[in-house]
Amino acid sequence: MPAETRTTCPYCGVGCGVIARVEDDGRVSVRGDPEHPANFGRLCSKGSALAETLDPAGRAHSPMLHGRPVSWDTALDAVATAFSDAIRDHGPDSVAFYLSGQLLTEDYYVANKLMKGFLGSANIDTNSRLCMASSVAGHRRAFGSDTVPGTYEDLELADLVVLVGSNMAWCHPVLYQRLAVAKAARPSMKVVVIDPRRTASSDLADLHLAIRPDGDVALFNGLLAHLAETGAIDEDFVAAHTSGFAQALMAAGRADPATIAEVTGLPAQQIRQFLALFAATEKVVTCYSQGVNQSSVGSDKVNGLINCHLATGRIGRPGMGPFSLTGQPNAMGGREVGGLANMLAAHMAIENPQDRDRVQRFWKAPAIADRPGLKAVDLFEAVADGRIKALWIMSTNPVVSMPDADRVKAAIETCPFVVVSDIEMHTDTARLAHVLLPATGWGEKNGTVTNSERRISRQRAFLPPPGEARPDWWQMADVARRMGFEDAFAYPGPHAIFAEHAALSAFENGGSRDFDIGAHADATEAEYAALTPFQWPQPAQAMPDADRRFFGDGRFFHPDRRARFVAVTAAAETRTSPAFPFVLNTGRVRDHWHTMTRTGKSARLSAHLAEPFAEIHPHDAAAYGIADADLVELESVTGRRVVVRALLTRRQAPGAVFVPMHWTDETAALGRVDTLIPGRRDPLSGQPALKHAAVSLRRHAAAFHGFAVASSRPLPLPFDYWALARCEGGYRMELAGQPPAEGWQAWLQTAFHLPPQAEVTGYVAREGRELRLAAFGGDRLLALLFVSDEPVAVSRPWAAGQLAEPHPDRRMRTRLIAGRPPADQPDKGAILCSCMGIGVNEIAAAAEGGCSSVQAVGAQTGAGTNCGSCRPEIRKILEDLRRVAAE
Ligand SMILES: Nc1nc2c(c(=O)[nH]1)N[C@H]1C(S)=C(S)[C@@H](COP(=O)(O)OP(=O)(O)OC[C@H]3O[C@@H](n4cnc5c(=O)[nH]c(N)nc54)[C@H](O)[C@@H]3O)O[C@H]1N2
Ligand SMILES: Nc1nc2c(c(=O)[nH]1)N[C@H]1C(S)=C(S)[C@@H](COP(=O)(O)OP(=O)(O)OC[C@H]3O[C@@H](n4cnc5c(=O)[nH]c(N)nc54)[C@H](O)[C@@H]3O)O[C@H]1N2
Ligand code: SF4
Ligand SMILES: [Mo]
Repeated sequence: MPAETRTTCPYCGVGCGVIARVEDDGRVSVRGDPEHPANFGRLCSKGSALAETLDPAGRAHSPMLHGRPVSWDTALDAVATAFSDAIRDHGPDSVAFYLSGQLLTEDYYVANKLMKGFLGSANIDTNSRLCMASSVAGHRRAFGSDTVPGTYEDLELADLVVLVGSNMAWCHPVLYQRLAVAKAARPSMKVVVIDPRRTASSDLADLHLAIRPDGDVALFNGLLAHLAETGAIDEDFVAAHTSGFAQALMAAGRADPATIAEVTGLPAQQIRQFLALFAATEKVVTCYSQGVNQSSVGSDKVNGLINCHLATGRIGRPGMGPFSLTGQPNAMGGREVGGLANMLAAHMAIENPQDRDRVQRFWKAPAIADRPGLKAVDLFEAVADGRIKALWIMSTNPVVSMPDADRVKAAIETCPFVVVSDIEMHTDTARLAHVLLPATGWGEKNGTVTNSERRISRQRAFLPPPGEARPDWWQMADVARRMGFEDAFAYPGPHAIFAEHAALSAFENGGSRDFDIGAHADATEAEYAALTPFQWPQPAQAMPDADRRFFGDGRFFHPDRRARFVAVTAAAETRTSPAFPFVLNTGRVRDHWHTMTRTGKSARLSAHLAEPFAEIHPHDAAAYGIADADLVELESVTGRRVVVRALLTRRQAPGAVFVPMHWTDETAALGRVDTLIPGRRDPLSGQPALKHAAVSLRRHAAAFHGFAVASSRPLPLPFDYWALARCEGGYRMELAGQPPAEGWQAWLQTAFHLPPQAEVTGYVAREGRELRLAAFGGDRLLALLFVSDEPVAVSRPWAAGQLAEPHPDRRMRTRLIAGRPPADQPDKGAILCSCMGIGVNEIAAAAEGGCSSVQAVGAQTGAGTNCGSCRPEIRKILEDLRRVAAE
């Protein structure tokens, strides 16, 4: 009998419900859970491809000590001893944990309890520092607590949705789809996108404000002043429930569009339009994400926009409020357990002695950290200068994702003792571990996560763990017991941890703290197994259908129960210089997740964008002699460089380039963009400015360019540039640099482990400047290589599809090395719809053949008819064609 399990998607903070089905033969498929209130059955491209990422290749199966497999007993003893010794010899602050918003709440709870209550340090920080710290700081300043007031439904109820520094179409796709459906049903609803780039999210926008990097504070200050000047302030709300309005307004200055235009780089006319629209619309939701948080003025950006909602009293009521979109699946859960260096637990404050005393009593802990620990950037600084003697990294890949990533790498390399818990063996960070602990991953582990609208859902196991992999909470609890804390960490399973966490949230609370899920304090194993998604707060005495928005009653969590306006003045700072004249902006692509350890396993997800790139405005490219598809080199003050493909586009503002964060040393030669970003950060939140560094740009000359597909993973590639991605039946790769000394045929043979009897067919063109080789074993293609002195013009999707095809007819094999699909199989172009495998050329052909809407293209080609994540891009193609036709 096939078995079905209700669980939650492990990617973004939308937190979609998923039904996983395991067939009798072990095959897994997933579909959206129609009953889950986050997605009502929808999934995006990443969620739909989850089953393809369960590939066991590369998984960590057994604990490793100095690169050799050992028993759990040996590995955990080594960890417990190293941490105990460091604390004995150098004190509690000589050890640190660096965790992740992708851990489950139960994992996080145990780690935080161990560090803050039992080891007595607060040196526990997480990748949420790179992600949500400015939102946390902004919330706490404004509300007295880290509270997201609204619900997803508010986006559908609003008359104006403002997206600030959020590419929701790609990063929170299901929520974006909900917004798109609501707008289609009620076209009077307006959407404004504030982002220096014209992204896929701007396709829905009535107004796109291509703001200058970090111009946001000036814009929202201008808005606050405009609200005051036009009588849009809710005087009663401000008087009854807030303080600090006059100071904030004073700091905001005047609502003069010309002045705002100077700082933000926006046309005055667009500024007027935005100010008027916001002032005139009662139901406004302002969604924001990393274009706000990842900034040296991130906290001020957050408070700048919250100020405007407080001033108008537009908060906590249906269809209104500021809305921080959390990135990771459990960014919120991590905050609830207090898993950041400057927090305690259950939304209590580390700087508050009563809170510390309360948590210590509840935990019956021997110690309690009494001051904030080191935040991520400082934490790795402390690793670098030898203050940290033992470090445990869990569920994150800082060698790729931290700013100044090569410094972080060097720091980890010098640390006397490094533990890495990961599901994968070969990540840029796992490679540096003294002890590598294999963790159970999505589908194998049990626990809870909290999404952006404070909804707690279960993740449930439906597969056995691979090899000896064990859950993260189990690893932490076992080490705690080995360090002498038997009683406090004797958890029989995650249900017991969840119940304890719920009990702590309710402990001596009485409405004084926002986070209260006391209704679950006595949850049994069976109740936990059956737990359905619920939104907090859910105190023991709660009504089940209570309105769970916060602040509609004007009661905040500062001691006087008033919200605070925060006076913000930060102006956009210029970082470029003659040596580094371009602003480097970074972020995400639609089908990949962070450092690609999971999405990189899916051929489908790898087809959309298969190599690292820099988006460059055509004028800048022309000025620097860069053509589309050239390679470019970016360098920064860190002295590091990356080499990526140039992608010329007018969606990018002149003077800035955008490079995605996803490529690693596993997937590209020089693609780790974080090596370029200095550790500059927001002074309050400690969140690094990952969206704004200065770089130089130049064309990267290469003696050859190549493209290859192969059925096996190649040996380390010896070229200046390479980028490796999965495709059906093997790998595809882009290559460039100096040709191998041994010649291409010999290289092909060794690089792809070809058997001696492999049959190789070759073809030389353009007087030797172009070479094509194909190797076969029986009727299977083993490797196909195209090399040229210029970027090779071969149809990638077609070539990548050939590994999975049989090639019995020898005469037809010459077609392969022609590098073009035969006439009866037109070139699809780059794959846009990853679910249905539909390429750009097919969509353009449908449009040129008369399909004038996304629906019509879908009806003809199938594109966009499954998860819908590519619909914004299809719309873009239609618009571009229309624009060309009109010009
Ligand atoms: N496909 C995909 N989805 C994801 C993830 C993923 O890896 N892949 N990761 C998840 C995680 S952890 C996170 S945190 C979220 C992030 O979700 P988002 O924040 O939506 O994504 P980003 O691409 O990081 O950045 C958003 C936008 O900020 C803009 N920006 C840069 N500087 C500024 C500025 O000064 N002002 C303004 N207003 N905008 C600016 C950028 O141009 C970019 O388009 O995505 C989540 N969802
Ligand atoms: N330049 C630039 N840098 C950025 C950003 C940006 O926008 N620009 N964004 C930042 C943000 S918002 C974020 S959230 C970070 C994300 O950056 P990271 O957290 O470093 O990226 P991930 O690839 O998600 O890393 C998760 C790791 O955990 C492993 N893993 C998966 N599941 C499990 C599990 O169940 N247990 C364990 N133990 N391991 C598991 C994965 O294999 C992977 O190695 O990057 C930050 N860095
Ligand atoms: S929007 Fe996509 S990535 Fe995010 S939770 Fe839903 S299915 Fe997963
Ligand atoms: Mo994030």
